[in-house]
Amino acid sequence: MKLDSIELLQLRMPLVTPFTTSFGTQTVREPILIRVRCGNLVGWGECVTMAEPLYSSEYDDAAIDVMRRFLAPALLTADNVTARTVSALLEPFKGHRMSKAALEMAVLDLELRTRNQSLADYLGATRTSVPSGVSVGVQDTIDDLVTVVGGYLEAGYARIKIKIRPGWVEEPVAALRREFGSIPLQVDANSAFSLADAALLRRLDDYDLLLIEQPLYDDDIRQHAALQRMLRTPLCLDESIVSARAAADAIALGATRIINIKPGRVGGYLEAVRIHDLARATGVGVWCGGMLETGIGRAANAALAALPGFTLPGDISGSDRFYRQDVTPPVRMHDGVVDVHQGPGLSDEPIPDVLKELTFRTEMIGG
Ligand code: NPG
Repeated sequence: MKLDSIELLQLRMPLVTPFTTSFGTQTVREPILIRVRCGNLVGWGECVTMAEPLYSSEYDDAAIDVMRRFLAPALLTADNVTARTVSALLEPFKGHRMSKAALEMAVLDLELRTRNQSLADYLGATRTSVPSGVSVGVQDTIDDLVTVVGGYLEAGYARIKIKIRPGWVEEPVAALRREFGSIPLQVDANSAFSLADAALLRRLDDYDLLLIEQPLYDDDIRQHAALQRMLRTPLCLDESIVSARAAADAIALGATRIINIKPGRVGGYLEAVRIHDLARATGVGVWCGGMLETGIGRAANAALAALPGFTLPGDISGSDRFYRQDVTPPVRMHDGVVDVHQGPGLSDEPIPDVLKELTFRTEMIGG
């Protein structure tokens, strides 16, 4: 198809509670939504960059700039744009995977709506609901952590992930084991440690964690392999895995036994499926990560997580874990699961009034 226009809409969405990771505290999320048009057909995508380049080198203003100046024009001038051709059309531009993923999402959404097909069906999902895990930020005190985690367990979440950083490692894990016994528990360091911390991280072997996520710097693949040889607990890579090629290297080097798949980080849902297929073929477990998505990305992630190789619960919580008001009808967690969207496209469409209220910046390209 030939696209008529690509519109970028940036929303301001306050978080229900501040979210603290090893790289800082977020109190608001400003997601960039993509609206593509072809005739009277519309497709929606979501860019998962943050305001600052702290998780990776990508950030909101850079995403808007690269989409406006390079990526959107490349799609608008192409004669035949389909979800399968987007990544090849954008390949000449280096990096910017989150922006590329967002555009591919919007084209895929439009295509699936035209065909009246759900993302789950298109990707080959084998489940109609997926276990819902929750990611818990660093808290001020251990008591606060126990209270917050207790609340999520009470609500029915199937797995708890806590953020760790220097000074917040063994004590919080020990407290949760003491308080809640053998709950499914994992930790995420967001690259906050170095190999010199191996002894500290090895202490976590006593707590029967599902995994330790991204302890070292994102390009320390060989060092992750060295660390894995010192630990019983499986290592899981997130930031390091930016493509199926990177995944193949990390698996071959023994740097990861589990992969956190985030479609934004790897350039889109189609590349995410390639990583899933590779991991499945090599006996590596995968789960679907989250980037505080709105209902658009959240529903799409649930469809991806319904593929057979997703063996661990993902960071796919209900909308209300982060937002009082989602831009789509809320994604709900019930009985420890999130239901997979069965309607056409990636998700429910944004609610027009809510979209209008939350949007503070728009940019029309083409059209
Ligand atoms: O449930 O959407 C969610 C959040 C899961 O902890 C989560 N995400 O490092 O995985 C991460 C972290 C993150 C969020 C990283 C936003 C960067 C931006």
